Amino acid sequence: MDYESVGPAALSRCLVVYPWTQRYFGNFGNLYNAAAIMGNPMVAKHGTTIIQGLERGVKNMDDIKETYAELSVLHSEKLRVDPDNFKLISDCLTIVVASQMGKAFTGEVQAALQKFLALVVFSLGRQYH
Ligand code: ZNH
Repeated sequence: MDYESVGPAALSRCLVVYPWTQRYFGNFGNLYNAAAIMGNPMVAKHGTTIIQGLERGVKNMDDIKETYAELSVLHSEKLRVDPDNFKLISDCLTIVVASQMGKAFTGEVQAALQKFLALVVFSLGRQYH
């Protein structure tokens, strides 16, 4: 799997499929159409940031909630990202991983991935009130 490309591909897909998510990236320049989004270097860079954020979760599997406490506060209080969007990006991540893995993306792999992502989505949403 082309691990490096998963974050950028998932974030671009999220911005294309759910265009209202673009509102948080007003400083990212041209998001005019799918081609512009896919080729936008700031989108790619932020996709990598998201993957690095997920890596921290993988490395702290026994304490995911605590790992994301600070990021949850940031997304809630400073960035004001609607927490519904965490589910949207996690669906895009699943689809990108599935398309890259092809037949190797078995039900067991999907189950493990979605269990992990659901925990991340839950943890990122925890500091919202
Ligand atoms: Zn986010 C940022 C992670 C989702 C929006 N993020 C961020 C960061 C990180 C993250 C790590 C960085 C921080 C600092 O700097 O400190 N995210 C993440 C994750 C996830 C996410 C892990 C899931 C999975 N986000 C998201 C979504 C959205 C967002 C869905 C929307 C739609 N973020 C955001 C923003 C920001 C961030 C806007 C800021 C950016 C800039 O650069 O400015």
